Amino acid sequence: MKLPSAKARYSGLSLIKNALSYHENWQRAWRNPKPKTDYDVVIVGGGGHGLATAYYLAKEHGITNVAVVEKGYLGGGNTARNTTIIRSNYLWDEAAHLYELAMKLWEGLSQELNFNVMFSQRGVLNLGHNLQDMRDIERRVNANRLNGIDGEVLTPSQIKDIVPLLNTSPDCRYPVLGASWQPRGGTARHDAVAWGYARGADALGVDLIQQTEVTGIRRQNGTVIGVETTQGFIGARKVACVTAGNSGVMAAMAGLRLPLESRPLQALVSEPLKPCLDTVVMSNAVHGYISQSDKGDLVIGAGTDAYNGYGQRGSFHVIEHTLQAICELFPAFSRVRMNRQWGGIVDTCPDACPVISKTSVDGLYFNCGWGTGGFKATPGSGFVFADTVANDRPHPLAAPFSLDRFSSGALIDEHGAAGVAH
Ligand code: FAD
Ligand code: PYC
Repeated sequence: MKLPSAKARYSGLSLIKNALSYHENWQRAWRNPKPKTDYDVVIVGGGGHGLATAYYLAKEHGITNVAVVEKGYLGGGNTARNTTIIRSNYLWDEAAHLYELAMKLWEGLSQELNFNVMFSQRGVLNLGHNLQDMRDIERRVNANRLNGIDGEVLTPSQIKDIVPLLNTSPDCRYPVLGASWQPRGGTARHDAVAWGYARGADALGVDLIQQTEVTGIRRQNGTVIGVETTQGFIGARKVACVTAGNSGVMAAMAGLRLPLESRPLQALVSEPLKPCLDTVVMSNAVHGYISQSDKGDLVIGAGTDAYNGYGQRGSFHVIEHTLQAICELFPAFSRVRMNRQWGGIVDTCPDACPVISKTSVDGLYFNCGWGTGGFKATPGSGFVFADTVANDRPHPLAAPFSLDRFSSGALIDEHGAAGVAH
């Protein structure tokens, strides 16, 4: 195909031509290869984490004979369904170091991938509504600062300066007593993250295989030899599962049981509004969080449904409760109309921390259990998981998140720092 000259590409005329030709002459962002018979590594799951793993395997470790096998389309799982909040203000050192690695990678990601992931460091507020909330906030901010992570405890009047629309009246049902504030936190464009990593991995030789479901994990003498798929068997020396809410099902294919529960988590967006909220506001106590997308919609969510299941919808009373919370915090939004609602299936561990681990099957690895909060970890998760898979031993930052913590008892309880209740 002959590419148009740079001048023609950027002219208004080219825009009109592309619109009328339904973008037919656009270059593909990545190839659409048929699966080979064998790979060094097969990654199951083409979400942000799987694609980032593939990218770093190729870029950092020179392992390019890699396939990402995705049952739907790239980035169509929780990567597409999340509300894009990014922060690294976790309580315990192990989690704080992991999420802070991700934050540092976010800060250079558009340059690294030569693709604008629209990372916007607009700051994240976690509100406190009672004395215990404020004690937890102070403890967490102190712990963050000891780990070199930015954080401040703000008073209601400082919060009001940042978010003028927030109801900080002492007379409301859950008065705002203060907040933690992470200025380097913010949001990124979820699709762009998947597309950027996909494009980067493809350019380094990784095969991205879409519309292909993995239906089995073939083993011989306790060692992985490949995956059964809807396009037939694909051989692999190593298989890395990065399948979020479907990870329990994947593990069962290899005769393993993971300490995971899969539950619906919902979100919803409003009609677009003029810019009115330029930071992220979260409140665990009233069960609601909110930001405004660059398009203008209010992006809203809350906690998981209380039951396990695989229905990507969620129950009505949860969003009703969330919107009550949002109207309590932002009375000015009480007449805004909601446009769309959806759910994703999140995989939660008992300590609200992920699993990044080898397994008892040689050559089989799992990266899962990110629950309600894995989007923010995408670059860091891919980086340490690629290192773990490449070297067949945990990356030092991934070691505390190995499966053996569930037998040793070295759990890392991050329920308090999880953005939403689960
Ligand atoms: P996914 O993007 O789900 O990728 C897994 C992929 O595996 C999917 O594409 C799936 O199709 C594929 N797959 C599964 N089984 C198979 C199979 N058998 N064969 C082939 N492919 C398979 N996190 C934050 O940090 N901030 C937030 O604001 C935030 N908000 C959220 C809001 C909602 C409503 C939800 C649902 C989640 C939210 N999260 C948030 C969590 C975040 O979305 C996830 O932790 C993260 O996206 C997980 O990324 P992933 O790449 O592991 O999963
Ligand atoms: O982990 O920050 C988070 C989060 C926000 C919304 C959902 N998860």
